[in-house]
Amino acid sequence: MGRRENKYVNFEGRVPFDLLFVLLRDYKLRSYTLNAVSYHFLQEQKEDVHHSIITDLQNGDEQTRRRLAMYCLKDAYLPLRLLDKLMSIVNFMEMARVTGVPLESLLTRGQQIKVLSQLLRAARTKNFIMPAYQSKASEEQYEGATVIEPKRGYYADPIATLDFASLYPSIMIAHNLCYTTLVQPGMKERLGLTDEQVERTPANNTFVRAEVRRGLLPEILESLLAARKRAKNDLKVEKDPFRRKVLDGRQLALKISANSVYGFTGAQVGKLPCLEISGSVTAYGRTMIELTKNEVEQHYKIANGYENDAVVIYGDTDSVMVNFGVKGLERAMELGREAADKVSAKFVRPIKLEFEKVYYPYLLINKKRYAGLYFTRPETYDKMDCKGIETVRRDNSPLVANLMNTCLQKLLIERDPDGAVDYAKRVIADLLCNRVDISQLVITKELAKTDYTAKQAHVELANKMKKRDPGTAPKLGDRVPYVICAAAKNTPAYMKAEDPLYVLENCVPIDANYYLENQLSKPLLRIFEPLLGDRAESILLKGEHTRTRAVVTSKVGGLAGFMTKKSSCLGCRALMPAGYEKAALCPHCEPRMSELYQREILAKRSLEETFSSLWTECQRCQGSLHEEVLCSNRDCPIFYMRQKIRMDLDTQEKRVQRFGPPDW
Ligand code: TTP
Ligand code: MN
Ligand code: MN
Repeated sequence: MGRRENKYVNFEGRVPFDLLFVLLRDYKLRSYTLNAVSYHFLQEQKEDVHHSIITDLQNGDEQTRRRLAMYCLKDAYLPLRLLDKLMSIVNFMEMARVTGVPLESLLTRGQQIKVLSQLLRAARTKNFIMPAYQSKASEEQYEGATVIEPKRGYYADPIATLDFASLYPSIMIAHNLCYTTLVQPGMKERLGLTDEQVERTPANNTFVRAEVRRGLLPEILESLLAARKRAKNDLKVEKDPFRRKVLDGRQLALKISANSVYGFTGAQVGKLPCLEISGSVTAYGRTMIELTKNEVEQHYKIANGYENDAVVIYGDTDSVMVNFGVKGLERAMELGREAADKVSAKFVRPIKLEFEKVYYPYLLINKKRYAGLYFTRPETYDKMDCKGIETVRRDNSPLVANLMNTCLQKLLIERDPDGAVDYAKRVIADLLCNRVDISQLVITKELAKTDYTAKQAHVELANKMKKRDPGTAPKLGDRVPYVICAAAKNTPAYMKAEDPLYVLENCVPIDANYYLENQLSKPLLRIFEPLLGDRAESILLKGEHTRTRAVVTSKVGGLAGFMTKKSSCLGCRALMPAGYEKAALCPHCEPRMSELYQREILAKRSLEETFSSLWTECQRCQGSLHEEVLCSNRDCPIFYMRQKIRMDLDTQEKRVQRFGPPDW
């Protein structure tokens, strides 16, 4: 399955249903460990007990064995809870029934088998036999869908979106497109078909009309669309937000299955390609989007008594984004509904243009890249909708996703472009001054295979870690977490990756520039360019806020050798004069001994408090306030915070000790 290798085990009399496959298929997550997934969906975690301590727990006493048993139980219990919460069994069972594909094949096979299975089922009822086709790569091409050139910008006014309902399936139904209805050259004459009995598509192919013979594909599609409609109706009455998401996933899965019927006919290396069908579908689609755009722009004009001349600012495949030039959300929705009905009337059943939503405001960056506040009712927005923007890409650090998210929130929800710019500048300044928490900087990549020709950061790091400790180093298939560290000039990036834990323990300095230039700058400029134009780069990446930078010091690596260990006064930080190297304070600060000692003690106490609150949080998470925290879950930000604070405490303890034992 892609780069993943699976082993199949036959269970006689059982149907295996692997939740991991469900998650990999249907959910885009940063991590797929049971821990991370449980936290994401159930807000519950198991402790990650590192395998290296399992033996000790087992060999310990009844208490440690009890703990081990608890983890094992939780390992079994969490997947069951997840199956239930995600409604996986119910939804996959429905898919199995609708498509005739066995439950486990739904998890191990692709979309093609669903179409094939339905095709065979429909063919059988009509006494058709499906031709055996030897698939081969082919040069033959057909034209795809239209993307209307975007009029880029930040739109503060409402933008109405109209989109065809199940466009490709409806085209195939409306025009009776199928293998069994295709009229090949010469066939029309041979069969004595009249002009009224056939239809010529915009791609210049001919099909018989449904009155002559109804196609199998339209029949299959109607049943899939009916199932989607049922799912959409269930969605309409559901109130619980999480169940709504699941039901939406269900209707989406049925939608994709319906769209795969078109994909099946266009897949050259497939079971039964027929480019006359797929090419006709896209050709109809292109004429329809063109007609829709013209119709809207021709009708909604000042000349026809409307507030403004409507402009289609963007559109993709089967949708148009219309700027009616009105201020009110409600009015934009009204015009959108009216326009959708008006255009729908021009087409054959079941083709239907729908008013889908209003974006208000709308940030149009480029083709397939935009963000907007998504309204289906005038009262409140449904969500913030982002397409093609780095908010969830797992290869990026959380810093990027969080910064992008907050900036978009400020732009779209708070409608505060200045606030968004200020926020971005502040985060950049924090990054350059080393004030960003390390958990924000962790990048993860899957270790897929080790024979990459080009050197890659996570692969190099995995090798380095194997040399340090083969037992804990990442293995094939693991996601490798790393941060990019500062190094001598011209060191290639793949050499600069380091294990976050190692970085914490050894105070390795972070390469802030890398994060600014290779992670933050591109996505940031992209969202701010529609607002700031050419000035975006100089405002965001070159301003006053980038002048102050953290001094890079390290205990390890190339820079460590240059550091000499000279002690300085804990009061004024001045270098200690001869004879005072071991003392806490220089002669000048000595009179303030009591005050300065108090200060160090207070700092220590505050670190201890932070540590204990993190510790309690972890104990709560493991479900026991009486036991030691063993968790080593690398997906959890608290894990890194705990390590960091432990080190800070260590340093602080040493400072306190320099005052010597109390002399009272
Ligand atoms: P969409 O408008 O996303 O899908 P839709 O029109 O089928 O369904 P909806 O009612 O939700 O609007 O995409 C338009 C067409 O693009 C779709 O009819 C077929 C094609 N398409 C695919 O071929 N595969 C896909 O995965 C998607 C999403 C679309
Ligand atoms: Mn559509
Ligand atoms: Mn669409």
